[in-house]
Amino acid sequence: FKVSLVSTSPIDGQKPGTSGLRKKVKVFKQPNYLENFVQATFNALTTEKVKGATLVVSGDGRYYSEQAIQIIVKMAAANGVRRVWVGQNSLLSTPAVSAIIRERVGADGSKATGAFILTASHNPGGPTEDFGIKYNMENGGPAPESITDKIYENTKTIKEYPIAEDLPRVDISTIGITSFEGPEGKFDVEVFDSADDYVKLMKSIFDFESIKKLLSYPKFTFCYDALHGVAGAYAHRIFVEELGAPESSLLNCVPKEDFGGGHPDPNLTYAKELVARMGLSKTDDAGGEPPEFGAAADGDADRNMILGKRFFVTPSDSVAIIAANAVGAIPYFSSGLKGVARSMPTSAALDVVAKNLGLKFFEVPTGWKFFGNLMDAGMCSVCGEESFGTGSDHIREKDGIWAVLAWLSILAHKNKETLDGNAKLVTVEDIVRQHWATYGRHYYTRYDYENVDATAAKELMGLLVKLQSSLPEVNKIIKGIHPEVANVASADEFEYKDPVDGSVSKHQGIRYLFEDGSRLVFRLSGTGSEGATIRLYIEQYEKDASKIGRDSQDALGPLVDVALKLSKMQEFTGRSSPTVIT
Ligand code: VG1
Ligand code: CO
Repeated sequence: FKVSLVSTSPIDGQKPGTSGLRKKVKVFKQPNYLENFVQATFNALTTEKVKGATLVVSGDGRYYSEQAIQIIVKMAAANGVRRVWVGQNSLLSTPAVSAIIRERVGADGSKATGAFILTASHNPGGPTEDFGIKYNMENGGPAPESITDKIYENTKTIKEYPIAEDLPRVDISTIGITSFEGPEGKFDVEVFDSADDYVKLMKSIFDFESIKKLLSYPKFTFCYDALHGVAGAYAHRIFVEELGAPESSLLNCVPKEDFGGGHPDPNLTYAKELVARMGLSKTDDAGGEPPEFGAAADGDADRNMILGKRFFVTPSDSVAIIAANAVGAIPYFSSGLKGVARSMPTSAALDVVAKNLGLKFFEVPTGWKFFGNLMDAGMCSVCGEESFGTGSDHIREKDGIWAVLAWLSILAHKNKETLDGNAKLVTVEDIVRQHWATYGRHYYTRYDYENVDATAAKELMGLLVKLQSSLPEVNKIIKGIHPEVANVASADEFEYKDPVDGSVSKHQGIRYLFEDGSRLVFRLSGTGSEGATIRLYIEQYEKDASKIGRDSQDALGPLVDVALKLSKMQEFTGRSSPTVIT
């Protein structure tokens, strides 16, 4: 192939958000849009990460992935990349990409040093929906802010990019290596099975035999919903072929480029079919006895929702419960946990576990990139976010299927006697209630106001920052609304200093911390593609065992009320209720 230089000019708005660049497909299809971002990324990397390097390029298979891969392959060839690794049909989950960077060794001993992941995660896909791209580093984790800032700067000054225009279209549906000859030598594209490496890694972490035994126990019934995301490419292999679950336990497990028209976000609002099947829907009844265990994933399979029969496990509780039980239940952790971490808006359930078990604990800003440094430094084993993200240091991304396997391992462990004899089944709900009884319960909810006017959202945040300088006044307002709500003890904008490299991230969300341990957090989302999304996180701690069984929306009612009035939510946004409550 030949290399030609194409002249281009900067395009506005290519700043990577919480997890890469996410925009409507029609934005990505504009001339040079994808090309500029890809070249800006190449230019932000050191030479050895480009010239002669091996890169992974794949994603959740959403609409426009195939075209994007062909463009990135041509640009990689022109930039002197030695080989590109592609999951069959462009499919690799975000956690699988992380695993492949860290673990996969090519036939000639080659190792990947980075990846372009093509996904907009939980955002809908299709011609009128979202596409996205992000770059992951040599450790398998998302590029840190120092790199994403550089990428953004480069997008503002880019003048040209090289491309191998005459490189033939690569068939990404067939496994195998295609070799090309360019001005700087050989260039290979290798297409490989999407699941092999990931399945191998999971088998090295968990005791598949004990999970298999649990799944074959007649009273333990199971259901997994991939919401037509890429998790489907793994679910059949792992749950059916390896662990023996029946085919009928898989819902929406065929990956589709538009996710079947749905919103591939595993929560009680969007995972409708699963929610009905688990007996949790207020309107639909799937009929029959719900399964004992249910789980769902998002488009790129890094998120998870865990459900019991007619029971929802909050993600903040989930990570705390995994941390509390990991050592006995999961072989990977048999020598103990190095530490645990959560994102700032995630509830303090994990903090209580860390304290009781004497574990190192960290609170980082929203977004998985902040966990990576801790893990690379051997300071953290298990971490999670309230946004249905849970994971460990086996890779550097959150991992939806890992979380399901972790829960199944805990269930298998707690049911050892049940599986061997005839003790009563310990259910998901039993495990969670037992956890609350031991550690107390963190009532928790999140209100999302999606696609609101960006200026209004900024003004709302501005007001909340301003109020922080006059707490006596804030407390007067609160007492006027709900006298029973505790006083605000302190308030700030969350700032994080990375304990490993000392880098500082500012403006990571507005916090109001109450005297009784309750918290209100306000943030603007960094993953939307239109307008602004305001996230409001509400949390209240209850140690009293007689009060831990309430409905969470009831328990949090007064605090929610205070949050909405304090922030003048309706005045600023014109919305009388949130788009989604989780
Ligand atoms: C959201 C979540 C955050 C998560 C991020 C990426 O970000 O709140 O916890 O890490 O999505 O997840 P934001 O900035 O919109 O609040 V994923 O599955 O979209 O890669
Ligand atoms: Co995701």
